[in-house]
Amino acid sequence: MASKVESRQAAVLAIATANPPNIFYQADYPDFYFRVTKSEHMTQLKDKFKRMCEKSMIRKRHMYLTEDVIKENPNIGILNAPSFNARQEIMVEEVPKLGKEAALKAIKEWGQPLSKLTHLIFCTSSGVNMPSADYHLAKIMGLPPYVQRTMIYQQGCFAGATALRLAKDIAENNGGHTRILIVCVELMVVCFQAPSDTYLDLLVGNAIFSDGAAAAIVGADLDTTTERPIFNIVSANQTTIPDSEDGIVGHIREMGMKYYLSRTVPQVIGNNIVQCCRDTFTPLGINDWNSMFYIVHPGGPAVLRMMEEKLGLSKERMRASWHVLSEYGNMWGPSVLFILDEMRNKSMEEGKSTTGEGLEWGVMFGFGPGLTVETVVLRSVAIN
Ligand code: WCA
Repeated sequence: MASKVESRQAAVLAIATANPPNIFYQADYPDFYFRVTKSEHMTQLKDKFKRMCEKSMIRKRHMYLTEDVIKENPNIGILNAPSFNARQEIMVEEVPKLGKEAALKAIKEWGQPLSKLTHLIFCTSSGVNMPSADYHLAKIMGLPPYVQRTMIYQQGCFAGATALRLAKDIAENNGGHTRILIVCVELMVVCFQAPSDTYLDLLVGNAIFSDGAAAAIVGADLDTTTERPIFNIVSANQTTIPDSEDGIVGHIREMGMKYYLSRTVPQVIGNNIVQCCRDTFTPLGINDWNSMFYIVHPGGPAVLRMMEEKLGLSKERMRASWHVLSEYGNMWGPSVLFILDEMRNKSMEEGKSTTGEGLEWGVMFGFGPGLTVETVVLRSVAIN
């Protein structure tokens, strides 16, 4: 009976990532940003932006948006200029394309034919369309028409964890053959804006946001002759922090995504995280927070520092989350899957005993508008 229950539990069977080829080094970004937005005269604001970039703990980011793209679509580089049509045209085309790149790599790792996929979950906050981005991805990948598609639009940064929660439910309740492809893509074409000295949220976003795509395959009842789990998905929960809806806000407007990031976001998350851990892990008999591995949405250095402080974590517990922040920036939804990939890769490279840095239990935290917290409990797998 126990092994039956174990085998019904969903697991992540493959993980992959992709980024646009254009790399922006953070040290050079203030010059690029103020030049392409013709804002060089705002010298004090540029100095402030430089300080934000220096403090961001980001080394490089990848973005589709280059100087050439802005020259072809000049309104994207002008503050508040109507530019949604131009942004949409890019995103409708490029979001499924980048998603396909990550998805094909995940399918290669899984090693099974496309015909064995039964479900697709696609998440993005970068543009909206009908038929939606999941349809376009299925079309360019040549997914079979019986694949059951679910589109998750406009959930912001917590969407990667939401997709895992949904995939777990689908895998465990639809028969052993169920295999779900998750694809999560973001392009900052949606929200890039010229700087403004009266709207500093834009400076924060332009200092930390970036593009990325991640894919994963999830299933239960594995065929152990051909499939191997990477992480077991033990449980998944979403919670909304009361009275915090003004913390992260994004409105679709003619200028693109008009967003607001309150200075209180890291503190509000910090004030709630210990209770969240207690609610989730006390029933499992876990109360030593340093005994677990962590996949934390890299909202910014202030968010990661707050996690370390409130949970009393040692530096190594948050290594994978800091690494993804440093090498890719805050890619919104895909970020947590990048961290999951980084964690199992590094664990293997360093000869750790499990995919979770040698530890058994772990947690993924997705944060975003609401404020919403997604909590996914993971159990690592032994590395032979
Ligand atoms: C500030 C601020 C501030 C510091 N405002 N000035 C949204 C919409 C969508 O549609 C979809 C998705 C999203 C959002 C998705 C998310 O992931 S939200 C994640 C939430 N992240 C944040 O809210 C950013 C958290 N902030 C930070 O990580 C850091 O504060 C920051 C990288 C911005 C700066 O680093 P620091 O805190 O270590 O350094 P400082 O010295 O405290 O701040 C540097 C400068 O930035 C200061 O200005 P100055 O002139 O004194 O040097 C700060 O006042 C300024 N600053 N936060 C406006 N929220």
